[in-house]
Amino acid sequence: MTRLTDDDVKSISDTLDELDAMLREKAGRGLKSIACEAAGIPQNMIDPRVFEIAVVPITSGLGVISRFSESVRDACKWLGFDAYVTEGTDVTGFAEAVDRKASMIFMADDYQYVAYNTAANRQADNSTGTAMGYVACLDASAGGVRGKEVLILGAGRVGSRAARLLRDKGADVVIADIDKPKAEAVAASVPGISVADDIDSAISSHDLILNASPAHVSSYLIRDGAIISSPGVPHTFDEAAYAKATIIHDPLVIGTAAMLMMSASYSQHGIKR
Ligand code: 2YJ
Repeated sequence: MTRLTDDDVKSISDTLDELDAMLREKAGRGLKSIACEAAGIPQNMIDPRVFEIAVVPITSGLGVISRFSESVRDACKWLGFDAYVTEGTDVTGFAEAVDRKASMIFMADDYQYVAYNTAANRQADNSTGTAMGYVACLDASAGGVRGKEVLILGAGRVGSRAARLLRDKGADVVIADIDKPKAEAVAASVPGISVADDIDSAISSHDLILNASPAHVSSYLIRDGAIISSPGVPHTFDEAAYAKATIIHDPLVIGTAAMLMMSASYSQHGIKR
């Protein structure tokens, strides 16, 4: 799994309005609407005022990413939730969040990023949130994916979850990975999915792409008018790619917002999961 860098997150807090505007332009819906759609809940079912979110910086493994916790906090606040970063890190920060009766606790190490709903004793994980968020973006931008062919690049945690979600939405899913057996394993576990033989020709023959890989996609392969919903980091699409295609990307917020709504829905009155 690709780890975010200080650079990936440094301007997130200051660009949340821009992200919302980008989504409105490219997907026809704002961040909150995409996040609720992704989590499968109506927007008015979540009352952000009843939640208090603690974000705990985690120093284990490769350590704290500068402004990661603050970016998560600010994204939650932007969505109308009360949120703070704990003073302590790791177990000390977790204990602080519990003492302050946080209703959700967000924390990420190098492998997992979760939103733990304390009342429901359930967590939403970011790979699922990211897959849900970017599938919702692709679906909204394409005017629905039902009956359309969608290429997924990357058969990792996000790509494999996206495969199932897109299939559930009635898309014809083709999956590609440089590690072909990985793509074949996803195809074997999700009925009706096929595996691309050649990645480059798959890219140049698809109008709808969900890019859940860290690989560089060369602009000359991209079709004019393609829609690329792209959680993959690093994000290396160049100007030529942006000129040809509608590309939806942010390094953290779309996945965080979907995960937040999913976690909130576990304890919100009136929603049964
Ligand atoms: O608390 C911190 O600042 C760090 N421990 C954050 C680590 C962030 N984790 C990652 O970047 C992992 N690769 C998981 C991210 C999932 C994003 N979809």
